[in-house]
Amino acid sequence: MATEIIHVPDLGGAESVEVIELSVSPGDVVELEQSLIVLESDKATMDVPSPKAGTVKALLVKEGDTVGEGSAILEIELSDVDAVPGVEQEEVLEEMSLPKQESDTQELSPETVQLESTSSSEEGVASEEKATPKAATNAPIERVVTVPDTGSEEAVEIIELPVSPGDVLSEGDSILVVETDKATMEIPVAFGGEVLKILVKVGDKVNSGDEVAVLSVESANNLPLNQESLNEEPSNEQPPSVQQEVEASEQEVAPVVKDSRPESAPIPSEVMPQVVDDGVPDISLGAEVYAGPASRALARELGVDLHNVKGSGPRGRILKEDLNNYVKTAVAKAESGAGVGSAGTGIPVVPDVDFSKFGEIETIPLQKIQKLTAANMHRSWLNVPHVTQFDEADITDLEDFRKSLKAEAEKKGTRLTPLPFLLKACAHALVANPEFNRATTSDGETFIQKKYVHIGIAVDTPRGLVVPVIRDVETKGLWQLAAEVNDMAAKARDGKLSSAEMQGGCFTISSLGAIGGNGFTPIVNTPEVGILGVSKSQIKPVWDGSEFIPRMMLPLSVSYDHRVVNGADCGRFFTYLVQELGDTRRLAL
Ligand code: CAO
Repeated sequence: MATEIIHVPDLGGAESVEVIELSVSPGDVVELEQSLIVLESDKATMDVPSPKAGTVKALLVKEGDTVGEGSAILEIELSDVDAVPGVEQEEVLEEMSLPKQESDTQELSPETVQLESTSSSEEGVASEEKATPKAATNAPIERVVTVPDTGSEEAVEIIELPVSPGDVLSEGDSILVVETDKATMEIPVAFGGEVLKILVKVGDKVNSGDEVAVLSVESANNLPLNQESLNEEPSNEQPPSVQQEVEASEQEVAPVVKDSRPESAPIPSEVMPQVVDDGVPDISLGAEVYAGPASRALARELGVDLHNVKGSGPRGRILKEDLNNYVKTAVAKAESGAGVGSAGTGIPVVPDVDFSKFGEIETIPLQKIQKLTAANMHRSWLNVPHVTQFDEADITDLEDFRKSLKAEAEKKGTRLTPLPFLLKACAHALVANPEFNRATTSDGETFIQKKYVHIGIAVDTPRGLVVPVIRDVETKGLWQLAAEVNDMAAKARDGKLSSAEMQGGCFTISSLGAIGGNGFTPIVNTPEVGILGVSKSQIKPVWDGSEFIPRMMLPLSVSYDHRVVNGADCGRFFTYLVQELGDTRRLAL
C-alpha cells in the first residue's frame, strides 16, 4: 500500500510553533480531516487535520518539538481511496482548516483574523463624527467593537464573553471568544475603554463586521486618530476609513488567533482565576479556561463545564484526557452516591489539594466498607434535616442489676453489657412512639409506618463501620439480645455478615460508651428516622431534693429526621427511654 508523509500546512504567518498534543498514535486509523496533532504558537492553538485517510505508520514529531510550515509530521499508509495517484496534498488542503494563505476557506492566520477598531456601519462612523469634537475637550467617546475577519465564510459561535458592562479594558484585552469548527479565537480590542454595553450573548452566531459591544473610550486611547488630530479643532475632513483604521490598529495590536490563556491574553482581573493560599484556583468566579478546539468540542458533546476541569497540559491546558478523567470521576461518584453534593445539588466540588507540597504524605486506598459508609453518610447528611437532642439516664440500678448477672452471663458463655438493655429500652420507646418507626417516601405524600421493631447496632471493625440488625427486639429477652449482639459483633469484625443481616433496620444505636466521650451527634441511618448515640457513663452528683447523691449517669443523644418527627416528639421519646433505663423492672413489661 502507498504511504505518504504528512507535513505541517501553511500556518498563516507563524514561523515556528510547538507541538503540544499528539492526537494519534502509530497504528491508528485516521479519517480525512481528523486531527493529527495540536500546535501552539504564542498566539494560537491549532489542530492539524489529516489531508488523507489511512493508517498512521510512524509519528515523526513528539510533544514539545518546534515545527514550521512543511515540517514532516507523520507517515501514513493511505487507504485505497486516498491512494489514487495524482491527488496532491495541496488540493486537499483547500478543504482543510489550515489551508494555503490564498485559499478562501477557513484561514486561521493572524493576517486574516483582524481587528476592526470601529464599526463599519453608518452608526459607527456617525459616532466617530460626533466624538471628534468631544475628543478635543478630552471627553470620553463611545466606540463600537465589531467582529473582525474570522477567516470563516460562515457565522462563528460566541463561546465565551469574558467581560461585563463596567469592566475597563486595555488595548489587547479579550472581549469575546468565538469558535469555528476548527479553532477557538479570542478577539481582543484595539483600544482600551470602559465596556458600556454588550450587544451579543454566549451562543450567538456572528459574522465579520457584526457589532458586539460599545466602549467608552478616553480620547487619548482613540488609536486610529493620531495624537495631533485629537488636539486640532474639528475639521471638515472625513474620519479615516475603516480600512485605514484597521491598518493602523494592526501595528498597535497584534491580532490574536488563540485559545484563551491567562499568560498571553490579558483578561480583566475580575475574571482571572483567583489563587487562594492552598494554591488551588478559585473557579467560582467564572474563570477563563485554557483548552483547544478539540477539547472544547468534546466538552460540549459531554456537557462538561470546562471551568470545573483541571488541565494537565502545558501551562494548565485542558486536554481531552482531562475531560475523560473528569467524566469518569463524576460518573463513579454519582454511582456510589458520593457525588450527590456536586452532581445533584449544585454544591461546589472540593478541589483536590497537592498536600505533598507541604510535607511527606502517603496515599491510602479506601476499603469498600469505608467507601459505602462515606456514600451513605453523605447521602443522609445532605438529604435529612438533622436535629440532635441530649439527655442523661440514671442507670445506677441497671448497672447494679447487670453486674449481679455477670457470673451467670459467663456461665452462659456470653457478656452482658449495657447494650442489650439499651436495645430493649429503645424497642419499648419505639412501640410507644411509633412516629420514630416510620420511613419517608420519595413523593413526599405518605409515610410508611413499620409494625415491626428491628434495631441496628453500629459496630466498629478494622474495615470500617457496619450496622448489623437485630430483629423483633421488642419480643426478645435480655439474654437472647446479649447473645445476638455478641454474635453479630463477632461476625461483623470477622467480615462474615450477610447483606440480609444488615438490612431492615427501623432505628440504630451507636454506642461509644466503651471508648469515651460525653456526647456526640450521630448521623441518621436514613431511611430510618432516628438514631441513639450512647456515650460513657460516669458517676455524677445528683440532687434528690435534699442532698446530692452519687448516681451512675449515662449521656445519650438522639438525632432525628425533622421531616418526620419534631422536637416535642423527640422529647416524649427521650423521656420514655430515660424512664425505661432508670427502672429496669419496666424492661420486663
Ligand atoms: N459506658 C461505660 N461503659 C460502657 C458503656 C457505656 N456507655 N458501654 C459499654 N461499656 C463497657 C461494657 O460494659 C464493657 O465493660 P465490661 O466488660 O466491664 O462490662 C466494655 O465497655 C466494652 O464493651 P463492648 O464495646 O465490648 O460491648 P458493647 O456491647 O458495649 O458494644 C459494640 C458492642 C459492637 C457496639 C461495640 O464494640 C462497638 O463496636 N462500638 C463502636 C460503635 C461505633 O463505632 N459507633 C460510632 C458510629 S458513628 O461513627
